[in-house]
Amino acid sequence: MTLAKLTLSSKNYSSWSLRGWLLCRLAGLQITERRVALDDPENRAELLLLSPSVLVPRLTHEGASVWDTLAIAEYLHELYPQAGLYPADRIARAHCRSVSGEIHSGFANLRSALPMNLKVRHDKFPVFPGAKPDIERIEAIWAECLGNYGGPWLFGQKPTVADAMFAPVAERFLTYAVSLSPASAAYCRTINSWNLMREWIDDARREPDEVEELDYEF
Ligand SMILES: N[C@@H](CCC(=O)N[C@@H](CS)C(=O)NCC(=O)O)C(=O)O
Repeated sequence: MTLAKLTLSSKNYSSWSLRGWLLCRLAGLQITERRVALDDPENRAELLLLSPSVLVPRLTHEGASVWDTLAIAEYLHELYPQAGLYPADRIARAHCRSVSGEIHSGFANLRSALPMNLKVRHDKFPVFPGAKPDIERIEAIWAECLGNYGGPWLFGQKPTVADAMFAPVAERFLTYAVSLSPASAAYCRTINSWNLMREWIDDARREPDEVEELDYEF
């Protein structure tokens, strides 16, 4: 497969970078990674030229520049339909697109209350009450998917776009020891032991320092 470049930021804090990276790896796309510090003005200026949103992840591949994780998912699915990024069944595929869209566009309270931080574990973290409806909705999505398709992934036997999109959420639940149903807790363990997730977490652990001002932005 052709080499592509994925621009991303911190592996410890950037949930969107994680999603984009998982999608590329699920598709079997060989990538070189370019990590940028988003608070560096030179990086921002360069990113602006390539990705008008100045956001990461951004994929460049054979003349195409794709930013936004769902656009990356659709681009990869179009290129590599055999990779099974979405379920083969039309109705399951519609469901997969819907829950992926829902996590992509919502859950602002959860994001700000429980920022992704793969290096730490908090046993008694006070969860902001405003995030509770988000947590309940996520558990309902997971229960429906795991019940309908039999697990251990959201759409059955193989990870799909939906698992890439929800992986940072599962990691947040583990980081902050959020109390969950047994089925949700088992799904978090599935994500955490995913070989791709282990590879990403190993890289995150090797990142040199904690970046305080990012703690509440991701
Ligand atoms: N909806 C976008 C969100 C991307 C996003 O918010 N990325 C963050 C990094 S996790 C970013 O680039 N922020 C720019 C900044 O912090 O300056 C996507 O799906 O890719």
